[in-house]
Order: sequence, then structure tokens, then C-alpha cells
Amino acid sequence: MSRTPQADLVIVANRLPVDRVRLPDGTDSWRTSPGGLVTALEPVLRKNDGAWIGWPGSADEDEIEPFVEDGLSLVPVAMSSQEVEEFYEGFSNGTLWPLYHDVVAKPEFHREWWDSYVAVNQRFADRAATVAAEGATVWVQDYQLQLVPQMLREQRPDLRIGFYLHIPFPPAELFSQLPWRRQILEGLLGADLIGFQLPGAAANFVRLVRSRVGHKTHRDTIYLPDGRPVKATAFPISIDTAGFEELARSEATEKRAAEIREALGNPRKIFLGVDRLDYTKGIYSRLRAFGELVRDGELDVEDAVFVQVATPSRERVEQYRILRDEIEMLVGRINGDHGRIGSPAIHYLHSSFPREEMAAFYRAADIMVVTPFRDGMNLVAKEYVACRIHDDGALVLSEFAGAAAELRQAWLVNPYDIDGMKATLLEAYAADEKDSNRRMRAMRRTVTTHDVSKWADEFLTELAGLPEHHDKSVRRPARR
Ligand code: ADQ
Repeated sequence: MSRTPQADLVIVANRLPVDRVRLPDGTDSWRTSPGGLVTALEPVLRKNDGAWIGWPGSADEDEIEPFVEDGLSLVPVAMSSQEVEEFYEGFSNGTLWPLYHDVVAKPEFHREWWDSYVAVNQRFADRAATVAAEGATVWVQDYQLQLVPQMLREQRPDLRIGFYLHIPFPPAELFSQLPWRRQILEGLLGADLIGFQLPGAAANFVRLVRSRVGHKTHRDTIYLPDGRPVKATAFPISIDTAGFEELARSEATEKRAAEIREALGNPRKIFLGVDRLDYTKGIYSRLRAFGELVRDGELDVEDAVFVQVATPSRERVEQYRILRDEIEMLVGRINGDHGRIGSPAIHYLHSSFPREEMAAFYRAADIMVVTPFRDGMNLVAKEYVACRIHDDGALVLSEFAGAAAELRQAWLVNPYDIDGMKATLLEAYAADEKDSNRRMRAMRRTVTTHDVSKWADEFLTELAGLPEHHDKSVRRPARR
């Protein structure tokens, strides 16, 4: 493959940072999808002659050659529709996702799903092996690709391999349900550095490696039998704080936020929820809590409205369809029981929005309600804080979101405790302005000093600084 780039920094992620779009004339083109990860990694990629390996998002396409889009070197990995079903919707989102989120839903274990997970991971690893230059750094992202580090090291022991897990890593008691637990642990141990959102997740991993694989460990380091150390430690992810702040400060956003408030009938306070429609996010419980406050007369629909943005997600997976129906039924019931003409209690939007519109929502909202049962980090909470340029507004945040470890000044809640949540929502609603400002200022300092580029820098600096390990027992295969 003559056009395959040779890169000194390779990002391997399930998805490419671009979407394929069909133009009116029938030809295809690419549009960058500006997620947080792309924003964080783009500057480093450009500086380091980097490449990004990932799935372009459509199944059963012929293998697409590597290409350059907006100066970024992109290397597509193809997937069949059966693999999308078994590797992506199946093992990644039907087995690992619920297992890693406290078994909030029941994980399914199917041997065909596992076989597909192995096959697709191998394809990503093979691709990375051909793209990485001699001695390059490869950074593998997230739970879909946990076998890639080991598969890659087997072919390319000259590489520096990092891995980052964006979701929680469960305690041993839950992880041990997985029939393929040992393979996953060994897959990850192919990396030199494994990053987690929180220290607790890193500790869960180290403990599991000690008990299930039997390697020696000391604090955050694991020693493999050949002497190679693997470091497992926390690097809490963040957002493009300056980018969000700038958006929030713009006149266009200010105007749009005022329009949103106006369209909602200029209520005294606006509550806002923004989540992928996922059963880990606690959307149902939070809406119930709000609905009960209205029912009990603690809140009046003329004074307080709830805007819930539910982003379409994993719509082909059965559990996600059921969840959508349940939430939409609840919204209908609450509005039917307690709404008035022109004043529904809950405004529900099942849609994606551009970043500008998100910033306007954040600016318009007085109380941001983020109540996941478990969440690796939760970027929405940080984005809200970044957009509160006047230090006002309140964040109600689940103690089970990774973000709660940093945003200590939020109104923290236990999302399983509906009465507790109701009490806290009322507190945030009635909060004294001075108290709100003090809390918001402190949280703004946190997201300003720790943004996503700092996160990427810290990970890559740590990875580059690890001592080199020369394993004489592994013979280097010929380069392909
Ligand atoms: P997610 O589960 O997707 O991420 P989150 O961290 O909140 O959750 O990120 C969602 C992102 O999507 C935010 O940047 C948000 O602005 C955006 N978004 C949400 N709804 C949107 C909409 N309707 N339109 C446009 N944009 C929308 C996973 C883990 C998290 C972890 C992140 C990053 O589950 O715990 O914080 O990865 O590591």
C-alpha cells in the first residue's frame, strides 16, 4: 500500500474524526466532526506528523485508502454490517458498556460477539502496525479497542504504546463476571501507560491484574515477567475551555440565549439536562424528581421549566429503544398532568445541535442538572461551567460522575435517592446569589486551569518520559 503514511504519532480510535456526507451531485465527501477528542489531539497530531486510524461510520464499504482531510492524515478501517452488530452494538455496547457502568443494565455475554471483538481489534492493530514509523508513539482510545495494545506490541515491540479508557473501570467484583476477563487485562497490558479518568479506576485495574493475572505490582506500576513495567494511572479528561468560553461570550450566543429564554416564556428559572439518551445518565429519575416537585406545588410551571436535550444514541440497540419510549412516556405524562396551555413543565428535544447552540443553551440555563448513575467523567458538566462567564448559575451533579471529583462546589446528589434529589433541586433553585457565585468561580478556576490540551499533554509527556525497556527475548519481525 504505497499511500500508507508513516507517522510518528498514531491515534487509534473506534471512529475517525470525520463523517462521510453525500453531496447533492451524488458524490461523497468528508466533514470533520468536531468532538472534544479531535480538538484536543489535533494540534499534537499536526505537530508530530500524526495519523488517525478509525472506522468511517458506514458498514460494508470497500476498504478506503488512507487520505488527508484538512491537513490530518486519516486511515480508515472497514467493518461489515455483521461486525457492526457483533463488535460494536454487541460486545462494545451490549457487554462492556453496561458491565463497566456498575451493571446499571444487565450485560449480555455471547461468544460470537467476543469472536468479532477479537477480529476487529486485530484489524485495528494490524493497521496501526503498518502506519506507525520506527519507534513511534501509538495512543489507543477506549473500551472498543482494549486488545489492540497487546496485538500491536506482538508485531511492533519498538513502539511506545499508550491506552486511555474514557469510561469507568469497574471493581473486581463486577469485572470478574466477564468470561474473557483475563484476555482483556492482558490486552491492556500491551501498553506502556494506561490512563483512566479517576485514581479509583486505575486502582481497580492494578488489583485485578495482581489477583487474576498474577503479576507483581507496586503502587501504580505492574511488572511483567519479562521485567517490562506498565503504569496505570489517572488522567481526568477535560474540555476545550477557552473555545467554549469564547463561544459563550460572543454576541450571537448572548442573543440566542435571550431568544431561548423568551421562547420558553421568560420563566424565573430554567433547569437544563443535556445527555446522550443512555440508561447510565439518570434522565428518567431526574425528570421524575422534577415532575414530583411540580405535582407537590413546590415549583410552578410559570416560574420553572425543565429543558431536556436527549441526543439520539445507539438507536439500533433494543435497550436504547425501550429507554427512549420510557422517557418520552414520562415526559408526556408529566406535561399532561401538570402543564398548562403554552406552559409545559418539560421541553423535550430529541436532537443533536451545533456547538454554538449548545453554548446558547448553557448560557440560558440557570440550573444544569447532571445526574448519571455512573459516568467516566461527564463533559457536559464542565462545558456548562465554562460557559458561565458571569459566574452565575448552579450545577447539580451526581456524585457518581467522574467530574464530581473535581467540581466539588457543585450541588452534589445521589441519583438513586429521588427525595434527596428533589431537596437538592429546590436548594439550587432557591440558592443565594453570593453562594452560587462563589461556587461557580471555584469551578471555573478548575476547568480553566485543567483543559483538554493539558490532559493530552500530560498523558503524552508521561508516556514519552517512561524508561525504555529493551526486551532481548522478543525478536523484531520484519517490517511490513
Ligand atoms: P459521553 O457518554 O458521550 O462520553 P459526555 O462526557 O457528557 O458523555 O460527552 C458528551 C458530549 O456530547 C459533550 O461534549 C456534549 O456537548 C455533546 N453533546 C451532548 N448532547 C449533544 C447534542 N444534543 N448536540 C450536540 N452535542 C451534544 C464518554 C464518557 C464520559 C466521558 C467522555 C469523554 O461516557 O464519561 O466524559 O466520554 O471521555
